Amino acid sequence: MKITDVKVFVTNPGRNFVTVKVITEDGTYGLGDATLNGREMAVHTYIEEHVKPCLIGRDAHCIEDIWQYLYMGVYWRRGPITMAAIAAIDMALWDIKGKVAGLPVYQLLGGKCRQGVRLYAHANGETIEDTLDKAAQCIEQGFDAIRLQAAIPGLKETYGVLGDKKDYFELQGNRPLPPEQEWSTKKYFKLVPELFAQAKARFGDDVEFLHDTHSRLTPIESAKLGKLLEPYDLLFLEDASIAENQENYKLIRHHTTTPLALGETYNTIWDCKDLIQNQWIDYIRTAATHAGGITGMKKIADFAAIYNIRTAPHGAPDLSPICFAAHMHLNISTHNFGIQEFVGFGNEISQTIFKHDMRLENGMIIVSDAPGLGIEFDEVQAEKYTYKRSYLPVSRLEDGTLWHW
Ligand code: KDG
Ligand code: MG
Repeated sequence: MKITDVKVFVTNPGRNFVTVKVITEDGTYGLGDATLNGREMAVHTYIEEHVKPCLIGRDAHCIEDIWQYLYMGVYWRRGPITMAAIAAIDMALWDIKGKVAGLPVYQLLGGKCRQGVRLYAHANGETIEDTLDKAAQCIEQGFDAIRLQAAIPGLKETYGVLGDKKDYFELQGNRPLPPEQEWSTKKYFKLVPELFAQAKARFGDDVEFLHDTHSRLTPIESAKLGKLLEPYDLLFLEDASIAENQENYKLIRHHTTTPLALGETYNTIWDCKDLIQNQWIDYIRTAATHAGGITGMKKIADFAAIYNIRTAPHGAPDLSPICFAAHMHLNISTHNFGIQEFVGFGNEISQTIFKHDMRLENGMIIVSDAPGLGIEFDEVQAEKYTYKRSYLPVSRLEDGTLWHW
C-alpha cells in the first residue's frame, strides 16, 4: 500500500498546530500531530524538505521499518524537531493501519486494559482560596485527580496560572516575542506547602492532588519540597528539577517518598533510561508528539513497566487533538498506564477543525471506536486560521539571572 503524498498544515485556531496527512495510493489517509511549541515552522520544513521525499513510494504498512528509517537511518538522530516529525508520520501510519483493518488503533495495540482513561484536571488561581474554589468545580464535574497551581505572591506571573486569560488556549496563544516571568524559590516555598495543607483540610482524602514545579528547583530544593509535601499525599510532584543530568533524581529520590513525575519534553527512551532503570521516578510523562509517536511511546511504556513505573502522558494545549486521540489509544491499551493530563478538548474554533467522538464521563475519557485514531481534520476550515509566530515565556530570577522556565 504505497504512500503517494505527505501534506503538512500549520493552523492557528488561537494557537499554532502542525498537522501531517499521509495519503496512500487507494486514497486512505492518516493524520499525525507534529506541533512543537514555538518552533512549529522548523518541523514543517523538516517534514516537507527532508522526510516527505523519502516516504513517497514506501509501504504505509511498514510502521516499524519507517520509524527506524527516519530514526536510525538518519545520521542526526533524536532531538525535538526530528522526533516530532517522526511522531506525526508514525501516528498517521497507525491511523491508516486502523482504517484498513476497520479497527480502532487500541485494538491493534492489544485491546482494552480498562473501560475508560482516568484524567487529572487543572485548578489554578490568583490566591489559594481561588485555586481551591476552582478545584471544587472540577470535583463537581466528576474529576477525582486535580493539579493545583496558585500565583506566587510578589512575583510577576506564575507558571500555570491564567491571570486575566479565560483558558489555557488564550494563555498559551499568540505571543510574537517571549514574555518574561519572575522566579523566587523563597517565595514559592512560602506558598506551596500551604496550598496543599489547605486543599487537604478542605477536601480530605477523596481527591488526589498533583503539582507541577516546572523544573524551577535545584535537586536539594526538590528533595526538601517533596518532604514538605509528604503529609498531603500527592499523586505526583511533576518536574521538580530539570533532569538533563538524570542522576539529579537520585538525590531527590533518596530524600522523599512523594511520587515523582517527569518527561514531557523528552524525545526518546534515552532521555529517561537512567531515571527508569534506577526507579528514580514513578510516572513517565512523555507525549506521542514529542517522543516519536505511538511507536516511540510504546517502547518507553514497555521499558517502564519492568520497573513499576506508570505512564502519565503530557496533555497541555500545545499538543493537538490528534496527539490526544493517539494518547487515548495508548492509555486504554497500556497495562502500566497511570493517568492522563486534561485541559479540555480545545477552544470552539479548534473543535471545528479537529472533530472526534471521544466523550468525557465522570473524570474519564471514553475512547472512540471508529477505525484508526478516530479523528478528522477539516482542511478548509484550518486554512482560515493561518500561522502566527508565538513563543513560550522565559524566566528570570529577581536579580535578572536567566532561569529555567
Ligand atoms: O509548551 C509548554 C507546555 O506544554 C507546558 O508548560 C505544560 O508543563 C506543562 C504541563 O504539565 O501541562
Ligand atoms: Mg508539566
